[in-house]
Amino acid sequence: MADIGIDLNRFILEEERKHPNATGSLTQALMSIEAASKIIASQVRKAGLAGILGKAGKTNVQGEEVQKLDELSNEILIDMLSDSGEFYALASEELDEPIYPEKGKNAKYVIAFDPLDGSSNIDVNVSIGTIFSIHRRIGDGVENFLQEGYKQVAAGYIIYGSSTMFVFSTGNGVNGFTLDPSVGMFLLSHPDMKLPEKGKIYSINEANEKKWIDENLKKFIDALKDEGYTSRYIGSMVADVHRTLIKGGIFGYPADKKNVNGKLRLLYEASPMSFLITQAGGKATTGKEDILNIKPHEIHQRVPVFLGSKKEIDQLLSFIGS
Ligand code: AHM
Ligand code: MG
Repeated sequence: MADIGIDLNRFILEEERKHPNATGSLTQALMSIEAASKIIASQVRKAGLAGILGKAGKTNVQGEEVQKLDELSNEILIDMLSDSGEFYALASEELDEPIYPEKGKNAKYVIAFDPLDGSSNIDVNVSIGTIFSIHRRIGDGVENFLQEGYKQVAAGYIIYGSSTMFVFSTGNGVNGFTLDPSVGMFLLSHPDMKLPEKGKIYSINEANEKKWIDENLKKFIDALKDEGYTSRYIGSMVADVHRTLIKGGIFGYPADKKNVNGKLRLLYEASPMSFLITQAGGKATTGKEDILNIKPHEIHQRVPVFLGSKKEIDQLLSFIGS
């Protein structure tokens, strides 16, 4: 296990050294995300001051209102990741279609990201985050993004919370780094993160209960209540998943009558978070299948999501699984 306090750049370089055939491309790719996330973090910290809060008066591809910090984060990521030359294509929650950067013509990787997830929480100073998912390039077009989640080369998130953290996996466990703002470095604070086998928290928007399509879901939540579970729901997936990764339990966004395929997006929300949770010893399911086994059919596809400790996911499947 790496030493607590090691800087993220050194950690990534040391991981690369373990693979004698590595070209350094993934290292550079991850470092470009890290650099972008530091700039986004500084903008998020200044948001209340800089007058960049509030809505931009536009809607994004999902028909939701886009807020200014979302746009800014999207631009920062597009500029810096394109400029790295390490990505053949970029897909973002904020873009209808992927971008193919000129500098990445010969690059090996593609990336899908949600530049600033939890946007309803920006105005109220609650944790928000960036989520990313990296796959190998397999072709020339959109097929690059339509690969199963288990094929991810790396996935992670940056949470802009009471501190900023960079949590990621390259398929070799999950490590969390905390930004030391005084030196501008992410330092290893949470090595080899593992979910407890069982938690004490369920995290779901219970206000939607009457709209849930599967009535057995309510029975499952009632069973957790009878077992003494408590409820936490922030409404920022990054924050709710971060807590689940540390404390265990279950996070879910099920299908309901309004969102018949669930609300969360497969490529840049469900799949990277499922990769991390699975790498940390937990499980991720739609209720019908393992999220990492889904072959996407479109970039902005939505899926029902349940992630968490083994005990809670197995119990959920005993109620709703088919
Ligand atoms: P966003 O990408 O527009 O921010 O929406 C995704 C967010 C997730 O962070 C969160 O889990 C979910 O929406 C909360 O939705 P709801 O407010 O319906 O509970
Ligand atoms: Mg989002």
